[in-house]
Amino acid sequence: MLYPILTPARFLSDLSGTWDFKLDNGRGFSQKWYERPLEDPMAMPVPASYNDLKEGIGFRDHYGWVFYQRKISLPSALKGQRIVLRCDAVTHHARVYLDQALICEHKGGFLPFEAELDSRVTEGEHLLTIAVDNVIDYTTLPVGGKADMLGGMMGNAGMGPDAGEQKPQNHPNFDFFNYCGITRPVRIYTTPQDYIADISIVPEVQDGHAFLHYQVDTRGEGDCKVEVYSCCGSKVAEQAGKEGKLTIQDAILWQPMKPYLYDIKVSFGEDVYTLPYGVRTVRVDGSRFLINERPFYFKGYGKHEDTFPNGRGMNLPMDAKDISLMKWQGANSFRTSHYPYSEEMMRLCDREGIVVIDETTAVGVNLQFGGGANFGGEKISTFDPQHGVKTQEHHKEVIRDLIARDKNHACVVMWSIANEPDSAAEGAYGYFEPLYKLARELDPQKRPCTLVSVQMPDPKKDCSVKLSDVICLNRYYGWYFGGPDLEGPEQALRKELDFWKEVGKPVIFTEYGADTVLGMHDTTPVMYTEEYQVAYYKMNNQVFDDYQVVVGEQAWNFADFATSQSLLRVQGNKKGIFTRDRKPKLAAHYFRERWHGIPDFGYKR
Ligand code: GCB
Repeated sequence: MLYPILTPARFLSDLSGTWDFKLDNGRGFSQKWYERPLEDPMAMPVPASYNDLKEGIGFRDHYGWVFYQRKISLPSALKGQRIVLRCDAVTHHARVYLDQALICEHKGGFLPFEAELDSRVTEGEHLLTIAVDNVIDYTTLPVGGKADMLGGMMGNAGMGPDAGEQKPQNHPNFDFFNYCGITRPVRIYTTPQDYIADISIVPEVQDGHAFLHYQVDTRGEGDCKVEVYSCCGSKVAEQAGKEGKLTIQDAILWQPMKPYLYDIKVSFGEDVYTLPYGVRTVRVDGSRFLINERPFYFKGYGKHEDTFPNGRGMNLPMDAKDISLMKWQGANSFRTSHYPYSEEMMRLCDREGIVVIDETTAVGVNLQFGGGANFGGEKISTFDPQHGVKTQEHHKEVIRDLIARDKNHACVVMWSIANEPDSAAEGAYGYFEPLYKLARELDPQKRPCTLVSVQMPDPKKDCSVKLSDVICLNRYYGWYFGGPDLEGPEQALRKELDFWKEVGKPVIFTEYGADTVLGMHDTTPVMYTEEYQVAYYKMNNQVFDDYQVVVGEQAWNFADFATSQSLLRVQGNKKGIFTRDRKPKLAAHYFRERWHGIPDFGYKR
C-alpha cells in the first residue's frame, strides 16, 4: 500500500482539523446520525485520541461508538480522476458514511484503509461521517478481557468482598490506556484512472553495487518506467517494465545512524509516484544479526505512541523530539510496541537512520496474566477452541496489512508477530506457526520474524524457540521477579541465558525495566527511586555483556505512559527512562554513557 503523496499526477488533500463530534448514546445508528448534521456536536480535533480532550470519566472511559463528522467538497477540476478516501488509523473499528451511504467498514485501530469515492464528490457539498467503536474483546487485537482480568493482572479486583455491579466498560488485557478515535490523518488523494497500485523492492548488494529487484503493481493500461535518483537529484539507474532489476553502481548504503535514501520514481501511463528508498540488507547468521553483513547491536527502547493531551494521536513534534533524545543517548533502535506506529514515524526513521522492530497489534493474546481470565474463576486456556481467544483470522489480516504498508522501509529490520502471547501454552504452536509462515511468504525482503516472549517458568516450552529467527525476551529480573535484592535475580537471569546460549539464535532483550518516580531519591537504592532504576539496569546490562548471544538491549520504556487505572499504576506506568513530558531520569544519563561506549556494529564478534 502506498503512502499518499502529492505528485505531478496525484492531488492530495488533508482533512485534519476540527470536526463535529458526539458520543453515541445508544441511538446513533437507529436514529441514523450519519444521514444529517449531528445535533449539538462538540468540536473535536482530528487526528487525536478524544479521551483526554474533554473532562470527566464518562468521556474519558466512554464505552462504544462515537461519531465524527465534517463536510467536504472537492474542486471540479478533479472530475475524471480516481478519488480515494484514506484513513491512516481509526481505533479500533470504523464505519465510514458519505451522505446516506456506508462506503466502508474496517476492523483494527492501527493500520490504514481506503475507500474509492464516486466521481459525484466533485460536485457540491457532501457529509462525511466516521463512526468509531472502541470495544475490545476476545476477537479483537489488542485483546479485551473479562471484568476481572485486568484486576488479576494489575491487582485491583477478582477476589474478596463484592464490589458491586460494574457498568459496561472495556477491560484491556494489556498495560496501556485504551486511547481511541481518529488518531492519524484522514486524507483524500487522486490518481489517474490507470494507476500505480503498489511497488515492492528487494535489495541485493554485491561488491559495492546494488541490484534492486522491483515489481510495480498496476491497474489499467500504460507503459511502466522506473528511475532511481541520488539524494542530490542525479539519475543513477533506469529500467522499463513492471518488473525487473535496477543496477546502482557503487551504491551508497542505508546504515543505522548513517542513512542514505534514493528516490525511486515510477511512471505508469499518466501516473507518477516517488518512493524514498534506502538500500540495505538484513539477515541472521547463527547468533548474529547482520545489517549490511555486519553484526549489529540493538540499543534503544520499547516505546509507545502516547502523549498528553493527544493520547495516541499522531504527534509529529514529539516523534522528532524522541528521535533527538535517542540520538543524544547513543540509542540506535526501537520496537513499535505494541502496535504499528504512524507512517510518518516510519518515514522519519528511514530518514534518521533509526532501526525498527515492527510489531503487530497482537498484544494480550494471553489469558494467564497474573491469574488472568482464571482469576478466582474457571481455568481458561488461551487457545481453547471454545472459550479461548478468537483472534487468529484477524491476526492474519493485521500481518497482511502491516507488511503491505511497511515492506519498503529500510528502517524495518524485523517483524514482531506478537507481544507476550501465551506462547508456551497448549495450542500456541498451532496458532503461531501459520502466522510466521504467512509473514515469511508475504515479505518480499524475507526479513527475520520474531515473537516477543513473556517471562515464564520454563522457556524451553516457548514456541518461539522453534519459530523465531531471533529470540526476543521481555524479562523483569529484579522488578516483578525478585528485587530489591538484585543478586538472586542476577543468578536467575544468568541461568536463563545459559539455556538461550545453547539454542544459538540471537537474543534481544526487548523489555526490562523498573517503575521509577522522577525526583524520588535515596542513598540506598530502594525500589521506585531513580537510584534503584540505575542499579537494576547496571545489573542486567552487566549480564548481557557476558553473553555473546545477546545482540541487543531495549529498555522498557522510553517514557512514562498512560495505562488503565489500577493499584500498581500511579497515573500510569512509570518505567520510562524519560518522564511523559520527556525529562530525563538518572537512568537516561547512565544509558547515555553506556550506549556512546557501545558501537552500533561489532560489539559482539
Ligand atoms: C510487559 C508488557 C508491557 C508492560 C510491561 C510492564 O511485559 O509487554 O506492555 O507495560 O510489561 O511495565 O509491566
